[in-house]
Amino acid sequence: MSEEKKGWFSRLKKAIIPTKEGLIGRIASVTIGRTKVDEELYQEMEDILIGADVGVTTTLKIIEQVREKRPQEPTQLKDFIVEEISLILKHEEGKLNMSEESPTVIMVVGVNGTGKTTTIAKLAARFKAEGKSVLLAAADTFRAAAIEQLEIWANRVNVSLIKHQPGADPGAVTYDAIQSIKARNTDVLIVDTAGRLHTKSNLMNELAKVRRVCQAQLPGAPHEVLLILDATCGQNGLLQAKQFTETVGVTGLALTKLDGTAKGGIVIAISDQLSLPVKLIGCGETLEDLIDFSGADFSRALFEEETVQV
Ligand SMILES: Nc1nc2c(ncn2[C@@H]2O[C@H](COP(=O)(O)OP(=O)(O)O)[C@@H](O)[C@H]2O)c(=O)[nH]1
Ligand SMILES: [Mg+2]
Repeated sequence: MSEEKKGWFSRLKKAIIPTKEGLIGRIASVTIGRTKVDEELYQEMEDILIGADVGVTTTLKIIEQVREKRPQEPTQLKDFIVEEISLILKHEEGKLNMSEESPTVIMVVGVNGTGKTTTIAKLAARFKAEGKSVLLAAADTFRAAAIEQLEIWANRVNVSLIKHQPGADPGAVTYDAIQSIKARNTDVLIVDTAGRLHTKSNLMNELAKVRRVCQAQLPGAPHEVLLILDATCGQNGLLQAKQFTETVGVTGLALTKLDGTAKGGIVIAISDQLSLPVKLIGCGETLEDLIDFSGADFSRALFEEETVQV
């Protein structure tokens, strides 16, 4: 494992300690002292999975698969559950769509407070460290504070920013930003967007327009429409994903605040229920706290024995 990978793997492991205790720790602990696999034990397992935000649908699916294997011993039941979860996570692999020949445009969408602006700052810092030129577009024009916040991050990370006045048309901000990256051959444009307007349909129309402006001004853009979901919001995230996907064609998910929840089981629910790939994980408030998502690594971090506290 490279030093860099070791670094973020330990970051991931640290972020999911509460989830690991709430999920794997509890699954292990209910099997202690039990001698047989009965309905009561199945029920307890279900409750633990649902309690960790794996979601009812995915939980029932996991338990059904496990039942078919007819575990005889409680520890075997535990192992089968771990196996099923690993299977669900295995195929998820996070990689942002980057354009080879033209500037890459990443449009970031999501409900207010989920972590859009913070994730944009983290991404900008990462691209910058890779030697890429970055432009941020403040297309969340709904609140003056949103523009200011993005500007603070742009200064801190030392990347350029395009902004208009508060209340300006987000489509116009996006238009200017695309003209700028084409003129300067900037490597990456990241577009911040609003998360709440007076009505939901208003917001969705606005986002659809931002997307159309990208498409019209640069063939292939936006290369990524990244939906930010707050891991502490649980199953609500699944609904948000469906809604945003219908209107703005989400291409990937970033799950933030994994460090602030014991309910990281939401990753399992998302991997199982949505056909959208989880690409990034936010695990803290600093610029370094952004990890490329890999289901295989996630399940390894979750199931590696040494830090499970029973
Ligand atoms: N602990 C933690 N906090 C985060 C993470 N990502 C964002 N936040 C915090 O969540 C709050 C809202 O973030 P912000 O980027 O402003 O959300 P936005 O409204 O979607 O743009 C801020 O206080 C961030 O510091 C994360 O991965 N972990
Ligand atoms: Mg914001």
